[in-house]
Amino acid sequence: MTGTVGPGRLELAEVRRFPNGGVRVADATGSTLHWDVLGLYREVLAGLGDAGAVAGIGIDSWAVDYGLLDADGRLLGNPVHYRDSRTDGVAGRVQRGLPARELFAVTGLQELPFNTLYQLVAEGERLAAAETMLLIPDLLGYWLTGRVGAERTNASTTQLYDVRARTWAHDLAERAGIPTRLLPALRDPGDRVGTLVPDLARELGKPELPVVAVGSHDTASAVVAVPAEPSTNFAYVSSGTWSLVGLELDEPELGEAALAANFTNETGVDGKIRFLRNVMGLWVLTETLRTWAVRGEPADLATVLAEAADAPALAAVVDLDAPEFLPPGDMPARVAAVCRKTGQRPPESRGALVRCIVDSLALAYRRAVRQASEVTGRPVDVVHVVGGGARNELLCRLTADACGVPVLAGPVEAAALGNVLVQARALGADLPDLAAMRRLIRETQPLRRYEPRGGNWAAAEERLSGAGVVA
Ligand code: LRH
Repeated sequence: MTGTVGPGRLELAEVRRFPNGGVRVADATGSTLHWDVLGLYREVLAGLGDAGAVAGIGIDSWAVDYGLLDADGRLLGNPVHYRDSRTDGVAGRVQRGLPARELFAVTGLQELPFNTLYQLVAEGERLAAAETMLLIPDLLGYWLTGRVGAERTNASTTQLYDVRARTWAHDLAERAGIPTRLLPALRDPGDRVGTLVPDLARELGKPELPVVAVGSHDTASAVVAVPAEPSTNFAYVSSGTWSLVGLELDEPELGEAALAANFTNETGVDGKIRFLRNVMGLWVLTETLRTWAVRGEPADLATVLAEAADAPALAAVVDLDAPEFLPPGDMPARVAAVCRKTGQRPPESRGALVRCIVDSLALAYRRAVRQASEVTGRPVDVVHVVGGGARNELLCRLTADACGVPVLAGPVEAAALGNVLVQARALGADLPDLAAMRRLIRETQPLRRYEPRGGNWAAAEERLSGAGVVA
């Protein structure tokens, strides 16, 4: 994406779009799900070529995953996808020496099986050959500039970052058996990463082009672009492959209730805290579409969403946060199995299945918004939905109904907008703080409002656990 920023002006243009996904390859463990990180980098270079004259480059991506470099700065193996099963059982093993309570007290992070800490432990002997760990945006930035570093918002998702001290948690790393040499110096959104290495600068004809650190965790950039009025009590849903549901805080919330509700305290741009929980998100829907396509019965997203809108409401609901929805696979079968387990009739048509997923997603948003509010004691008067999910009318409408407050949907390209705004500020634009950036979003981006209409959400919530089902 290229962005243009000026007084009263904020525009994005899509320059190049390419698919990204796991690549499963056989090995002695059976198989491993990797990312094609060199393919991604090739597309980044092609995109930079297509972009024409720009003032800077900022990179954001999904969190937690990384590449390992050897002492010569060469990539050691192909980065592994966080949905790979190599981390199965690792968290439990680590927590025998490092109790979950202690991990949370230092890092403020929610327990997810794929936190970088657990992935690094799963590397085992391979870590001996590694000199540096670079999270995906830092790895791409390293290839562009030759400079290593760890951008702070993404570092905060590793479970190796001390959220109060704002440093790497070296002590925790050592106790987990992770060499601290792997953790490079931290950098902040707005810092200059470097300029293009000479070969690239020549090839692309961009000699002094800076790479600027942004909120390199996509969710951090997306939250920058939440168009909240400064005076409102807002929750946000950054709705894409994952749905990240929560509040923006000034200080981490590290109490018992936050731990019990499995909320995270990720670091945001300008030192904010993203107090949120990962909800499984539109992943379950896209995997459903993929399953149908693989079977030779492809479905069009708009068509199945229209069928879902006409299907009966809350006929069946599932807990999308259940671990069985994390790995790639046959989601229709998994949804049906959970319905049976919880005493509900599995959806019988495509429209009903998609309705079940979207209802369940709205229900998960309701639960996370309520818990965030209860744990922090802060009311929520409006829910901002940003990211791809903001263009899903059914989801936004049901989210307003489930949460019982208005939903403001948009912008769709929140992460790209947050990325561009932070870069623009670093390069001299008059955007002193988050409030100024959000004002510019409100002034320039189309937003849509959904009023809550009610519904039997509390009763549906009880069906999630299958309480009262006789086996
Ligand atoms: C969303 C996201 C999320 C992480 C997950 C791995 O893209 O970055 O915030 O938890 O991917």
